[in-house]
Amino acid sequence: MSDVDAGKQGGFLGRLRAKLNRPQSWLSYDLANVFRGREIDAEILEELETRLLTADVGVEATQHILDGLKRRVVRQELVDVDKLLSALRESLVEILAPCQVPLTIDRAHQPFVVLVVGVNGSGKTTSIGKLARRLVDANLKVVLAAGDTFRAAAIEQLDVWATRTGAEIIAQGAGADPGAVMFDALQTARSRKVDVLLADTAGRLHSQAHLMEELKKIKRVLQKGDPTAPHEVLLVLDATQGQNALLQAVQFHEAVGVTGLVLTKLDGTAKGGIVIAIARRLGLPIRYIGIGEHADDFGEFDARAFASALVDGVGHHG
Ligand SMILES: Nc1nc2c(ncn2[C@@H]2O[C@H](COP(=O)(O)OP(=O)(O)OP(=O)(O)O)[C@@H](O)[C@H]2O)c(=O)[nH]1
Ligand SMILES: [Mg+2]
Repeated sequence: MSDVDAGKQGGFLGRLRAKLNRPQSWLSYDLANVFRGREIDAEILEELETRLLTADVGVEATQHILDGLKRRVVRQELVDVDKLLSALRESLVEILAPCQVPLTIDRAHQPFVVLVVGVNGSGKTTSIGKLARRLVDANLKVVLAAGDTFRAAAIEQLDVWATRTGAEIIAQGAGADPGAVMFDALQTARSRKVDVLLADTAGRLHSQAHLMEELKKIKRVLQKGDPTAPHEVLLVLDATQGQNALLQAVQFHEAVGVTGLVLTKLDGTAKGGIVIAIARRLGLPIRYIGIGEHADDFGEFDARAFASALVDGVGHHG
């Protein structure tokens, strides 16, 4: 990591701490004060269980975490609340770490094709803009493909991000066939020696069978242009949707084979625990997280930083 990147990353982590579960960590809030000086007992563990469930960590992951903590309480390894919170942090890191797999752009593919999918309003187009900014900053030549042809506004929104980031955009009119747009985009990107093609798609629900078929068709069309494409199927999930986001992940994965996740809107939600439920259930790479609407409210997923931001909130810097 260059010094510049390290500086940016530090800034991002600072904002992650500040924005996640504002103003206090929902997991540890006042726990130390309320239970100060007490040995870890059933009442404290029950309070922690309630908080994990409230934060949408989910029943399965919560049980797993508590079972581990209880075993350590029995062995008298967790004598006070601070030790309990450290153990909780470690337990979260253990669940999240396998999902800390950054997206690497394989330069053998020209272009490297990223197909971006998800339900309506999850943050697909915004995440494409933010990702374009990162890639352009890394000196890659980026093209945005306007595969959401349902609304003229969708194409305009992508165009704004193209202008803002210095990426190119390839679009046809509203109502065009998204498959045709993708095919054209891939051919054009190849002829212009573009490094990365970011393909936007319209939001859709798993229950809308014809729209899921359309997504599969977009994939097939890309494969006609390049049998190895898409090189990444990025599912964008709105973290404020809690358990619903988990359900979407399962369903999109079944339908189109997701290879990476973006979790958005982690600012302003008390449901950040859904990230743990998703990690435990699916184990898919979490490529990026979004913590706001601006281009730099976006960063690579870091398991330890995330666990620490969840458990400790803003106050703690250990
Ligand atoms: N607070 C916050 N808002 C976000 C984040 N990511 C996206 N948004 C906002 O969420 C709204 C929807 O984002 P879009 O990028 O348009 O979502 P989309 O998935 O492309 O939506 P459709 O194309 O309609 O399916 C916009 O107002 C974004 O600014 C985030 O990480 N945090
Ligand atoms: Mg969109």
